[in-house]
Amino acid sequence: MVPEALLDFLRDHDSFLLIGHQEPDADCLGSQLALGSYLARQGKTVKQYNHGPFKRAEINSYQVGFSPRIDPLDKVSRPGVIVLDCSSVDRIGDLQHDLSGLLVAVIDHHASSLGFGDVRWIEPQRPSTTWMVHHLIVAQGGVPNLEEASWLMLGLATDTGFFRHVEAGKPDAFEAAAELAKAGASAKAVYQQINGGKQLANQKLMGLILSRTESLFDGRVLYSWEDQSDRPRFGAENRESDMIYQTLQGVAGVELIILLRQDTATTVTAGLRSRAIVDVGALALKFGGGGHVRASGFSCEGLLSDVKTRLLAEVAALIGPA
Ligand SMILES: [Mn+2]
Repeated sequence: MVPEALLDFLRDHDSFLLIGHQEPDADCLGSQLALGSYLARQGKTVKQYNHGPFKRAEINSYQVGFSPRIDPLDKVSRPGVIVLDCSSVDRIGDLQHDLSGLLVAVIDHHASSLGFGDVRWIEPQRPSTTWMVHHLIVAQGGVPNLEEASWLMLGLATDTGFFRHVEAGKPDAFEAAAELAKAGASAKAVYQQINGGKQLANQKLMGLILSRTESLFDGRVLYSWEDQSDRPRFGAENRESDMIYQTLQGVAGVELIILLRQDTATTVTAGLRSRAIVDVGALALKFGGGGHVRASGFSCEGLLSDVKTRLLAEVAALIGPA
């Protein structure tokens, strides 16, 4: 399953620059950290990069090990670049301007993956990029050590919503989890890492956003929003909306959840989740974003009110009028 070209790429380079997507999540960082650690154990030189910002409580402590830009000196040894968990090159932020003259390998599981880089391993049906990194380690005859197994479990648990999003006939997430548990990873510790350590200010803000929820299209769409002034008013520093999605996904009859956030005076970020019908990865692509069939997002120019109007027009075309 792992392309020969990728195994050759790993064999042919002595040093690697590992890059993940901006505003990283635990699947992105878990992939970077586990692959970096494994390659270092094989005698390779590894440097880690991420544009940031680091905005999630469960991964903020890792920021210290990542550089936001590639120093020209880091390119002298002609390292191989490995981009993880990114559906397009612009997902790595400013780092996309630092790659000239380097060979790039891409490992990704996004349905909307556009295909970039010189060597590609893209499997949209896989539960997480950490799943793929685990598979890559095993394909080379390796076994993750305790730390690597814990990072891989963290990414796998994050992207599957702790296995809540795993559909019938897909045992691969559980098979990987069993292997990682054998290697010493603790699902209990990973759950604490993901769900503990939150700021009360952030949870209160989530409560406000939840209370703003509008029911649209006969309850098939639930919409809420966050304004630029909300975060400073609560003193919230992190961006975590999983609690809102989880709560709204429990509402009877809901198909699509939309969260819009006015990030700056001129830009809006959207988070989209669907239950069974709407391909939100394709929907986000229309607004310059991307993601998965059931979970995606985008950032675009505009104000909340007009982005909402444009988005709901697309939604109406997908699921019919209210
Ligand atoms: Mn992922």
